[in-house]
Amino acid sequence: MPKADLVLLHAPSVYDFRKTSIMYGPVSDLVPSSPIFEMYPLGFTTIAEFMERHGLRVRLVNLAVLMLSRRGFDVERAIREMDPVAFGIDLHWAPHAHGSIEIARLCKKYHPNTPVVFGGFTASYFHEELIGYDCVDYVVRGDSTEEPFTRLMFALKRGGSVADIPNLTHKDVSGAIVVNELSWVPDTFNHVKLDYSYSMRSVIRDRDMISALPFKGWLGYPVSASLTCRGCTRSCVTCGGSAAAFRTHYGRNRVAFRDPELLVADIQHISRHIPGPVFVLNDFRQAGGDYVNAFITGLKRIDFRNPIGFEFFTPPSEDFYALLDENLNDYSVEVSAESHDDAVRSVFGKGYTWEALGTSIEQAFKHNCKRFDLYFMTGIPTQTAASVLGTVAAVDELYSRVGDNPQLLPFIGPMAPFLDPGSMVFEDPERYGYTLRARTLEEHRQLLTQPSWKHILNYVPDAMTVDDMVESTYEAAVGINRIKARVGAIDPKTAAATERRVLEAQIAMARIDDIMLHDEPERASLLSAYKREIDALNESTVCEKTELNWPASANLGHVWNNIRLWFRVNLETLFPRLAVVDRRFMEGD
Ligand code: B12
Ligand code: SF4
Repeated sequence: MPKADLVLLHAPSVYDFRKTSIMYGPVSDLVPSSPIFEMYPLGFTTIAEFMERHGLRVRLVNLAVLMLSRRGFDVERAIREMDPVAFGIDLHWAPHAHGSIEIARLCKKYHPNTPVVFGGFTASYFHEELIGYDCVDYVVRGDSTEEPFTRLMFALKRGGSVADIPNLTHKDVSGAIVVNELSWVPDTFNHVKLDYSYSMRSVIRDRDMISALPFKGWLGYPVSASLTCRGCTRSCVTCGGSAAAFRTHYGRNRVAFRDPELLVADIQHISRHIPGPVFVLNDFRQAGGDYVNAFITGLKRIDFRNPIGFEFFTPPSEDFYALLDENLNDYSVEVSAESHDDAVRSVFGKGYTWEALGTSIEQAFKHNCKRFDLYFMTGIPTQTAASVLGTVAAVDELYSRVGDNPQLLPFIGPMAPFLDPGSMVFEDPERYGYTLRARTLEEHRQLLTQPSWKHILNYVPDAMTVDDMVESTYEAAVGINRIKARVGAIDPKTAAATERRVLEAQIAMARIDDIMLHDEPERASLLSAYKREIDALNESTVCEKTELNWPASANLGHVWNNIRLWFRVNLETLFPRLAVVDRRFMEGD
């Protein structure tokens, strides 16, 4: 296998989760990952593609997926056998605070002279604390690091200066922290490829499928994500990716949109090679009417037939659904209402009414929406346990409104494990009534190894206790599960299994509380003896994971296109001159 200049490593949330007994709870039930959070940031693929386009060789290794899928996978050995110019590790999501630093320590243990580079939202937020760890040499800050990271890689390869590389936090020869200006914040999102071409090429070139998988079950459910922008126009108070958080911590004053033609081209490329549904993240209506028309009619132009799902921040209008219906073959919608309670939703920062949402859902089905996923969250400012349970009754009424249509799929889960660093509530918890249990990166690292999700939470909500939050989340999940079974949105067997798991999870939480009353070392030994049962309860608690899945279909076109790609990549590997390289950063080679 050719030597890589950069190895990008994605760590599990907690290292080594295979040895610790932690009841993670339903923290990841509403995303495709397990509680190990094995999904790497999409940015790994854009960084890798950008660097390869400019003459560097990049290898992506999803250690979290490898550890999950191969029981005996030896992380230390895998790292010891790598020999790149630099390691890159993402600390995008705060729940990786533990695993990412431990993986960096292993990189340094076996390769003390190889630079370790960090990046992502959480790394950017905690950059000055993070660079203080011995195992971290550089942090590339911000939401668009392809260019500054590539400049850093060329400087590392050639031994050049890093003094004028934007967005970089580093240490000088005396060990003093140097913070370069956060000035690389592109106005558009057009400088990258988001069509999975890097991932497809690397799988063929490196003969290694598992290392590049975005999450454990991806081969059985090959969903792809498309991103319409970097940044957000809204300012939900608990969100670390809000307009306010971007402005304050990532240097972004306006949203960078991806040109709709490029977005259509990304989706066309994906659909030729990957049989699963495409999920378009970050409500594209933020970009305005012309953008919406160009994007949706563009999908019609390429005769896009795969199932496609859209995330919308507010309930769409009837005209909008009519546009989707006219141009698309199979579309689904996802809205996070957070609560049925208008007052709670308004404090959260989403200012529409439950009534307006109900009307929008009716209109969606009138215009042939295949499936409407509706998300609720617990732990929001002012939300009480009674309000959480009130969501169940509201969901029941909503179903009556749409004639018990099983294409409506509600889900509820906790805001966990953490309040987002950089969000308005994290910056000013007292104002929103929260009490923070952790502020620094190190405090978050420590929390992650606590024995259950109620101990791991980095906050105490204002209007209920943590115990109330845990209990009401589980109870509301059971309530919603029963309603979904009643209307036929899930089959009775799945519903019964979910209810049983929730009950077992409640018992396990109580047992862990009892164990916590013991002192060490007895506590550790009791927890360790309980590991097998805990692990069995760590996935699909509040709903069955497959309930999140949209339909997928492979056809002969996919097979043929992948065979063509296989030949092309192998030819380029044998004859590198065939690959197109932009030599902009390579001057001086
Ligand atoms: C899309 C999205 C998702 C997608 C992820 C798609 C993906 N694989 O990236 C899904 C829906 C799966 C998801 C899941 C989760 N998400 Co999310 N998500 C978002 C969202 C809406 C957009 C992110 C985005 O625009 N990314 C694009 C850019 C910014 O990132 P990027 O291209 O991937 O990476 C660039 C930089 O970050 C950096 N970078 C990243 N890694 C590295 C590594 C190195 C070495 C370097 C140098 C640079 C670098 O460079 C990249 C290229 O320029 C944001 C909200 C927002 N408006 O930002 C929340 C957000 C990022 N998610 C968040 C959270 C909490 C989660 C979950 C933990 C929620 C949960 N409990 O389940 C999970 C984690 C899943 C996992 N890892 O397994 C928080 C993070 C807060 C924090 N600081 O921790 C955010 C900010 C808001 C929110 N609450 O949803 N999410
Ligand atoms: S929760 Fe969604 S809509 Fe609200 S600020 Fe975050 S990314 Fe934007």
